Amino acid sequence: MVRHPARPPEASSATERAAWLRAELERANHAYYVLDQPDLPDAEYDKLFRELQQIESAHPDLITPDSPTQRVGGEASAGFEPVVHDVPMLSLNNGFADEDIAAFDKRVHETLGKAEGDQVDYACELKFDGLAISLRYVDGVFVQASTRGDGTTGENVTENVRTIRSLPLRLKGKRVPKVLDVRGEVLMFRRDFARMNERQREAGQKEFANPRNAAAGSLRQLDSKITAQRPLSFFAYGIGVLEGEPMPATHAELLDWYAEMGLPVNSERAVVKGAQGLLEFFRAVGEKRESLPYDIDGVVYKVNRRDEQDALGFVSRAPRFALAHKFPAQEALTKLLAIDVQVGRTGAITPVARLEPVFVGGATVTNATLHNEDEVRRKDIRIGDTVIVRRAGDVIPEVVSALLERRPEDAREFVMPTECPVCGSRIERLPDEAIARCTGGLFCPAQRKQALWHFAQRRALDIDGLGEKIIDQLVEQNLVRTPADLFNLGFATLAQLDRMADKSAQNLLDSLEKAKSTTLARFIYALGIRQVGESTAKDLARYFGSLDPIMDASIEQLLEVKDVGPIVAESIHQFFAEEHNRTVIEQLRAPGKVTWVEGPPAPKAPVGVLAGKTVVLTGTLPTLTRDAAKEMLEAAGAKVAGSVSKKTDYVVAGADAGSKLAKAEELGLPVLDEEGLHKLLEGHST
Ligand code: 1X8
Repeated sequence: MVRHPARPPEASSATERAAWLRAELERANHAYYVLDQPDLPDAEYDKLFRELQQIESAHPDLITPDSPTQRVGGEASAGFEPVVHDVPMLSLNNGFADEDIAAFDKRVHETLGKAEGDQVDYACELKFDGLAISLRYVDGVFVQASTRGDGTTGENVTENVRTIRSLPLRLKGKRVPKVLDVRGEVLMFRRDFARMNERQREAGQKEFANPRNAAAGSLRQLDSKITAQRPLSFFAYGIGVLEGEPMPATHAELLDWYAEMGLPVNSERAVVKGAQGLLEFFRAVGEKRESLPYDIDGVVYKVNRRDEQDALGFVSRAPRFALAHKFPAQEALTKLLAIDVQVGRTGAITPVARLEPVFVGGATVTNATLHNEDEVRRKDIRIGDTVIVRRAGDVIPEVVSALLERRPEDAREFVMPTECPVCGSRIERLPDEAIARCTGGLFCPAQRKQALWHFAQRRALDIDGLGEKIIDQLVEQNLVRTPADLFNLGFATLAQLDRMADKSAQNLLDSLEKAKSTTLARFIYALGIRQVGESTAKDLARYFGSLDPIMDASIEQLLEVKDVGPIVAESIHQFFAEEHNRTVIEQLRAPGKVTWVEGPPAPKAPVGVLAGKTVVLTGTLPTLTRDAAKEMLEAAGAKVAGSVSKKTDYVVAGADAGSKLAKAEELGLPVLDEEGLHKLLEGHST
């Protein structure tokens, strides 16, 4: 690692500050481009980069030839041949706020000398969070692919890119140019990423942190046979060299032409007018963002007409005719002030980071989860560290990592408390569990409050008006100890609570009355049994039909239920073995309290040629997807399990089958390929 001062000399001289910034930016560059292990959020990198640019423009004598401002990107890693781009691969200027966009449109409009009412046409596209790449086609044949590198020189990744299925190796149509450089992005769809990580995990190999890193790691594989197994995708959005065909008059026409030649072009694109049109496109994409099957970090605007693009030209490293409108940063740096622990509904103790407030992903974050004790150790996060915080979509903010080079000398390690901070009960961590738990059960007010909150949830008993603030008071004033106590509350008790008007008290009583009539599935879910979510609750209700047989079911009987494995079965069994849980249930279903309609149990024995058989799927089958194979097996009456055990009847293994196959062989179980699976489904046993 590059040596540099451990802490940023904030208040030092411009010379020292510039030197520190250069070292820090270079180090981050190397981690990002060469190691594929980014350790500085983009927003922080941009901030430091801009600061260095400012210092250098105020003191031009401080500019050094090796300053990161004098070049863009990283360096070629050993193992790939360098490729000099005939037309440089530029970067984009960024905008964040609406004003940045208005300023961009104003500058373009002015520079083009347009009349007042004559708005500029812009081509709008998505900004993919992948890796930029240049593809060369000669006489329509794919001959070379290179990474962006520093924009001038990239790396030859032809053999790896050749494995990308969606990429045409020969262009089609009547208008195929003599030479063409297609610019675009290599990325991995979220679903492909999840599947690939699952396979990596099964094979005991390294998992990737996000789709971008997975795409980067796959593209830089020295063995293209490995790349071929990685589900990479590509979208075309730009052009370098073009010979033998005229340049299309607009960007939109260029993309249409690409699509005509068989190149993948993303369909989320539009041509709009003026700043207003740009902002509307941005909002519309923002609303779709979470539902897109791949990650994007913003949108890109380009002046649509080619002659206007040419008139605008370039500034140092970026075109003046384009702008990236980025979503608010999803990662930011801040200081970790303290680590507290929080008690969950089932007593799980979660370490929570208390942070110096930081604006990230569109909101101010002061707390972030650290998941569990082992995670804190694994990530080596200490109190006093500068940490990267991530907040994506609606998920709880999390601490990603600590910047070791900024660790102060007095940074302290986290120590898991031995007693619950809420009720003082012992904290226990079982030998093979990652989670430590408060042993106070419903004696612990923290657990009691959350159990009540869960009970009242819309998908549980749906008690409208029983919010967090009310629950807090009910528990703190010892008015409610278990969910059953809720149904004994009277008007006077409710009306004396803080922030509770007579009207709200009556509404809550009405909600409680309404909640008494429910379904078995909701009731089971509402009990808050560990491992039992809404869908397992439904399966249990369907299978058993009524509550008593569930309460008395053996582990073996519970295992008969669809999707119930050993861990879930054990948890259900344990829950009903607790005397106080049975007491609460009796109170809840006492006359005049909660009721539901009980039904007949589902037919016990599944029908089909594989009735009663347990099958495990592993690896990738040549033609069937995992879901398809699972569906076929279940239709034949088989249970598809997630792990191999003595109880497994068959293992169906495809390519890259890992530890499950090894285990099957160790246990001497029958292992089938896809053909064997079809035979089995036809009723031939092996
Ligand atoms: C980078 C990207 C561009 C586009 C989409 N995603 C990117 N990451 C696009 O034009 N739709 S353009 C670009 C660049 O010029 N550096």
